[in-house]
Amino acid sequence: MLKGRIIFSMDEEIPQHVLLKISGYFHGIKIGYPLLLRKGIDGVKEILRKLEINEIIMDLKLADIDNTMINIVKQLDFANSFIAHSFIGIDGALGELKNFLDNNGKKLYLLASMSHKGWNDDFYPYIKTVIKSLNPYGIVAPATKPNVIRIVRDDFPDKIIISPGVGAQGGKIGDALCNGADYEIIGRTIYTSSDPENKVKEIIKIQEEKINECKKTST
Ligand code: FNU
Repeated sequence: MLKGRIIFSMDEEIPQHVLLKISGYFHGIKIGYPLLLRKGIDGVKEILRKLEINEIIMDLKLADIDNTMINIVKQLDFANSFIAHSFIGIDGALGELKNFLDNNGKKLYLLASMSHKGWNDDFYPYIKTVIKSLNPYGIVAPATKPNVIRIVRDDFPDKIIISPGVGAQGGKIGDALCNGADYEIIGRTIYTSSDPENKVKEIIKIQEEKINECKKTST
């Protein structure tokens, strides 16, 4: 099955037969508080059990002291990757979390910016120093601000960038990819669709067209 550059943001439960049908198109699935609170850890594990998916990302936007964050991630052993806020800093927080994840074969994504209007990108210079010294596996940067993705890509040419804000929040499918993201995080556009499988196929087609288009214009 052709995989899209999609990380499916599953904040709502969708029927298992639909999920089984569409999950093959995704690079990964991202789980956040809404589904975790609704289904509990065992419920989420059960939902994921039958899926063949490369990456399960927990999006709890960790932002606490080291001991608390490590306590949280220890309970979520089904996930490969965790998203944390950068602004909490390294000593006594992200540094220890990163060591724990490294020692347990898990990946860390740090937020460079957020997709909503009220996020203040004036803090990016500080966030950049945290990301530089921590060297996480990947970075979250918003599809609603392609200029920010370009800056993050220039600053971190080798990092995986994943990008939320596509569709429901106004970002156009494929634009984040053209500006340096590796994957687009997409939720509501898929799970509120009356035909999720066709919607996913449509998204993959648009992503491919956009990538080809921007390759042409950059040569
Ligand atoms: P959809 N998300 C986001 N913006 O939207 N992790 C960010 O800057 C960010 C995120 C998450 O809008 C959001 O919580 F860092 O339905 C939701 O789970 O496509 C998903 O990305 C976007 O979902």
